[in-house]
Amino acid sequence: MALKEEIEKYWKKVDEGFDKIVESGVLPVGNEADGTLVTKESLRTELDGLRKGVYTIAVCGGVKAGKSTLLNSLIFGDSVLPAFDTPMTAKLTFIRHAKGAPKFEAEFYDKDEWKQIVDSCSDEERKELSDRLEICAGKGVLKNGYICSPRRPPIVGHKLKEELPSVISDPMNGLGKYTPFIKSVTISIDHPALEGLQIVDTPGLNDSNEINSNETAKWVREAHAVVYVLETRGASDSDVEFFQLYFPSTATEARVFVQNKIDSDPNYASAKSAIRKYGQEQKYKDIGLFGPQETICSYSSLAVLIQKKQDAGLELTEDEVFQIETNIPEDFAGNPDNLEVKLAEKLFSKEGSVRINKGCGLLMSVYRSAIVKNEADIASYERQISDCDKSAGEISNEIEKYEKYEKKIDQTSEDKREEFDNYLAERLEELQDILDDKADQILKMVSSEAEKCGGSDFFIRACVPTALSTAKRKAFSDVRKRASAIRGDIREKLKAIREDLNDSAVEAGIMDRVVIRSVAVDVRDKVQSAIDGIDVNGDELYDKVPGRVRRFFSGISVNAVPGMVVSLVEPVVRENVDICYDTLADTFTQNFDTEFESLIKEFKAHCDKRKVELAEAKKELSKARARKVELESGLAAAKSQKVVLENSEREMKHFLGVAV
Ligand SMILES: Nc1nc2c(ncn2[C@@H]2O[C@H](COP(=O)(O)OP(=O)(O)OP(=O)(O)O)[C@@H](O)[C@H]2O)c(=O)[nH]1
Ligand SMILES: [Mg+2]
Repeated sequence: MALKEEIEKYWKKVDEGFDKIVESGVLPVGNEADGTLVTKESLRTELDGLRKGVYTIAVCGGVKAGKSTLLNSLIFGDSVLPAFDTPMTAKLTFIRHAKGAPKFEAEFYDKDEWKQIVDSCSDEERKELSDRLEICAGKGVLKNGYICSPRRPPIVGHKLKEELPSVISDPMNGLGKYTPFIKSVTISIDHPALEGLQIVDTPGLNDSNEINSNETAKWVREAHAVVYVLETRGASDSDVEFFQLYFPSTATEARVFVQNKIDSDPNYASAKSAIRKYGQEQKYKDIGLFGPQETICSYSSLAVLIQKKQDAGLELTEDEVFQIETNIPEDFAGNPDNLEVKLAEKLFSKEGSVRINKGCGLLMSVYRSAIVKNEADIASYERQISDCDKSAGEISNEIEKYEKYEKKIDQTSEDKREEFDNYLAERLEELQDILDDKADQILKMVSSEAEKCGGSDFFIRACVPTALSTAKRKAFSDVRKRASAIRGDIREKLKAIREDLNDSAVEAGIMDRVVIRSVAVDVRDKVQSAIDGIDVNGDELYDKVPGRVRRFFSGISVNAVPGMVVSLVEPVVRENVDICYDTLADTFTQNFDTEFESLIKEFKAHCDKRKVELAEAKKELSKARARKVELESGLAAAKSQKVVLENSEREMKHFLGVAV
């Protein structure tokens, strides 16, 4: 079968592959490398471009790797593209074939693109840009005259070597004049090797100018083949990042690595073998790079360029003269791997297969992107399910903790009631004992006063009431102190009960920390008035005495008088002490009871509030469970989607097979 027919057959296959992808519903999908959306339409356009468009080779590599010098050495044989040891090619530069005199066209940014560039600049970059604009303005090139909407027509020039620097070189280096405003430059030359071919010299992906790096990404994806320029010492981190992002969709057949500047390493043989061993490293194995099929050419762009210029009798630049005088030996083999031949063999002579391979790569990259997205979906489902489990687990724990405690709530209240009642009773008993004691003391004093009176009615009348009052004052100031101490004790007890209730509430998960407050009922005044209310008025008391005393005095010995006075006074004193006790006991019981009840009430209110909260939490829990079910079915779908995608990827690979 003729090659042409075979190629046609493969393109038919690619088209069928495209139809399969469309039918599978995998489109649209975010492109794995740069996040742009690949749609049915965009993929079709890309495939058509690959098949029928100008055969495009992108020259990529890190800043200053020597891309421009490489093109000068390969295509121009002269220093046409500006090269310098500071970044120079800040633009996309296209090199195409055209009959007639050489020509370049420099396209300006329009207003929107300019805004995008300025917006994406850091403060420092903005400062650098404005320094450059100042230099341009000094040369009469003002921004407003060149950044227009619609776009200003391109600058066209014919003297490449003389005029190109004005649109490509950095103004900082003296020659650039329009450069900051230029989006891309297209150079057309009548060179037989360029027929049907376009070369794109890219500014690199690490360009801070957003449009430049986006354009580089676009051209790497759309170019049929890539020439990647590396420094002699090998790949840097940013090179590896580039490989990881862009080379999975580039077939080995469609790329050539150039290990440039070999003249700069005196022992380049070891550098050369080091780079050829990359294929054994896992990070390269993972992305299918530097395997046995990889083409790596060691090269010295500068040495070859100087040689060509000398052969053609062209004048060398100062830098080139310096290089041959100091660095490059006379018989240095700058092109040991015969780069042109390798390029011709690998990229040009198999143009048909490179195009098809690239088309296949694009189809395959659709599945890769879908699989990467699907893996991200699976990870996200798994994360969400674990979050769901975690929060459902937390809610269940809370509920369980409370439910276990709920039964204990009434019991706790009852236990505390009993504890408090017992304590109160004990303390009131103590009070009772104190009061009884005091009554005894009063009576003792009365008795001793009566004794002192020696049975005289007159003296008894004069002394007993005073004695009673003094005794009462002394005894009851003591009672007041003791009652107030008991009041303090009961208050402490209530505090302890409050702490217990708090602990129980915390234990039941009702709250995180102690919040039940005691309701302070101040009983001090009430105790005081209860004591003051005890009426043991001596005068009044004595009024009850005379008739009987007189009767006694007629026949009873004087010694019996004090006993009689006491027996007359005692019931009155005891009755009053009882009244005092009742008043105090009532006051304590009533007021502290109120306080106790309010604690219990608050405790129960917290329990009830928690109950309501947990009822809400239960609803949340069932929602979380329902959400989990949803997520699990999402996860299951994503997992089976993964199987489908991986199968489709495999089938597609098998279907497309190996290109011509
Ligand atoms: N010694 C030596 N120097 C080289 C070689 N190739 C390029 N250079 C020097 O490296 C510097 C950068 O070269 P360029 O061709 O401007 O590199 P580039 O990759 O186009 O740089 P940008 O476009 O600015 O990213 C210049 O000073 C070149 O003279 C080479 O083979 N050997
Ligand atoms: Mg360059």
